[in-house]
Amino acid sequence: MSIGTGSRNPEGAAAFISLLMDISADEGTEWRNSFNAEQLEMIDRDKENVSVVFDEGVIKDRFWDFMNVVSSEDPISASVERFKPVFQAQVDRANTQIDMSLVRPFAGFDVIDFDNNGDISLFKWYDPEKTDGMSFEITEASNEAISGRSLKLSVDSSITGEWADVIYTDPASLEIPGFQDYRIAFDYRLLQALSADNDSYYAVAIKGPDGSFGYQRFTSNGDPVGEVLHFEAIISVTSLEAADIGIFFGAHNGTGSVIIDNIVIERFDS
Ligand SMILES: [Ca+2]
Repeated sequence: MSIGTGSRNPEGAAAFISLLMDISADEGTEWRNSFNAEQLEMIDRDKENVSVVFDEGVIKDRFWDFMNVVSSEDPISASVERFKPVFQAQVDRANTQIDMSLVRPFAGFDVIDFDNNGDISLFKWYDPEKTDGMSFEITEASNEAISGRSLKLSVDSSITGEWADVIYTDPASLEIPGFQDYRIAFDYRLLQALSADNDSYYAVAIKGPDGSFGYQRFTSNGDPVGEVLHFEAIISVTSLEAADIGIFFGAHNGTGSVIIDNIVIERFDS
């Protein structure tokens, strides 16, 4: 009676309605003395058949409009007729299939190469309150840059402490909608071994104030210094609500610089 077209759990809805009706039937009976026989018949029919629809359903807003008429007009058949089209319209609207999808598509983004596409202005501090011991800049130096201009990221763990959360892409410039998989790829070059510590590494993630996804190291101790290397990962953004997230770069327990270039982000469909 109040289970909408396309309900994903009609049996559960029916059980819930039945439960509500049992609760409704437990009310006292003194109130009945103020109604005549026809009104009581109408009210009883309502309680058996439509009260749950009124109380918990799509036409809740009109419940008291209707009940005031039922309890004050005599005869009530005319007023019932008057409300019929109003309620029918609301039931019809509730039964209309609507698109419940809240996943926004990823608009796509060109390869961030710091030459023709993407600039350092695409990045911002991950935490503007915590930047001591970190820096990011564009480098064109021939012994540093990978191709043309590149991003240079430096950390000093004697100042940053264990974790250096450095930068991420500005969500206002590169929106990464939630609840989809992304392929992240980029070239990088270590300018120094990050440290002799086994647990020193640079890390990448899709990360923002409200969520962190796919956090993983892209360098490890012993990686060759000075060579251009490639990293690639599939990162699932598993929250629909994740807001203000971007491609994040940081480091753990290390001092040194890394060059990053040719960053690709694209939707990954397995
Ligand atoms: Ca470049």
